[in-house]
Amino acid sequence: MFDENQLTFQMVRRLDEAGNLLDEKDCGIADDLLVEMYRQMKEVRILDEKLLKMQRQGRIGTYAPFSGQEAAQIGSALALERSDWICPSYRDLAACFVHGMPIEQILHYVTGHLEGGKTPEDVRILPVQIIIAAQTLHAVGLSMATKLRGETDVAISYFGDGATSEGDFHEALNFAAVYKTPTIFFCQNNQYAISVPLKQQMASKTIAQKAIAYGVKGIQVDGNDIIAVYEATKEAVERARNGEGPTLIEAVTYRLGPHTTSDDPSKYREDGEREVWRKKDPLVRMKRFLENKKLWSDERENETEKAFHERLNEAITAVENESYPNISEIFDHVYETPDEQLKEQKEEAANFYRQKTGGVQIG
Ligand SMILES: Cc1ncc(C[n+]2csc(CCOP(=O)(O)OP(=O)(O)O)c2C)c(N)n1
Ligand SMILES: [Mg+2]
Repeated sequence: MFDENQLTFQMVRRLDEAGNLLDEKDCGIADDLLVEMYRQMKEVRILDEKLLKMQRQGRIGTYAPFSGQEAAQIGSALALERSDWICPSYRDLAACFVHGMPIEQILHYVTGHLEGGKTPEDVRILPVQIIIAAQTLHAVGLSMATKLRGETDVAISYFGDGATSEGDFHEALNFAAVYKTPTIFFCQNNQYAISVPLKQQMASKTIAQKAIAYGVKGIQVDGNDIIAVYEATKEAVERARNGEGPTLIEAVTYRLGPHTTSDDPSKYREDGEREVWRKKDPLVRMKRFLENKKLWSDERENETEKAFHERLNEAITAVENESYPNISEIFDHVYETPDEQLKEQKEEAANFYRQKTGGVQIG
């Protein structure tokens, strides 16, 4: 008989909110990597805050911030090899950055340049996916291909809690389970799909338990605890490489900012909710842990901030000095041979911009 109470997942945690190891044992991760984990989180937090400000200044397009989700993205991306594949959503630029996406490409992406979708040949990241959950299928396809070729590379798909209510997610999980593809389904449960809270979106107690129905391994991890995320993903990667099939990881986290810069979370979030999660900030926790181990200091923090600001500002200046993207690019890459409707749309857009810019033709 089915017993719902059996479906309880113990959330995997390693660090408490004060930055102490919960089981008091050494965490078994090299000091250099622990420092790297924090440094990367610090850098992407700076990147995220900068991009948010630039959007408010009208310098970039609509932006989906990831602050609060750094441990989930960095911890999991650091568990990969460079030869593994990432299939990201619009909110996963932190994971992409760690896996080798150049800052310039990120800036091109947010400023609407075509190059924003062109990852360097030696970096294994698919173009950012906006269609919710579609990238779960892409990851299964990629990993099925590596399996057929007898290679050991795995593919990880990043998606949100809302994506688990899409058909694509279920089809991908089922196919991956049946064919034992080396796929990692990495769900960042940030509690909301735009304005819809998790409880209104699904009746299951956890996202991790959905793995059971498909016959794959499921794990729920504290997504704000980078050590726990790293270990859980590392384990999933090893299983995938050893031919043991896919894993569904639910990283429980929180989006501290709005869904995108077009959203106002005060319309649907309870007062004080954000403050509760602020106390669980993944950066604060890891910083305390490193300070206790004498691996980090205010001086190192300042140096890291300064160096990254310089690197980022240099890249921003270079990209902002380039000419605007050409409006025709939107149409040029839809089909190899454009149909009549597309040609008409291109002409219409070009006319619109000609008028809007007082005769200066953009594209
Ligand atoms: C197939 C599809 N349906 C609807 C949308 C509109 N949409 C954009 S973001 C979003 C919410 C996704 O929530 P979640 O999966 O939790 O990811 P998060 O934005 O929280 O990272 C929706 C419904 C879309 N992009 N694609
Ligand atoms: Mg979400």
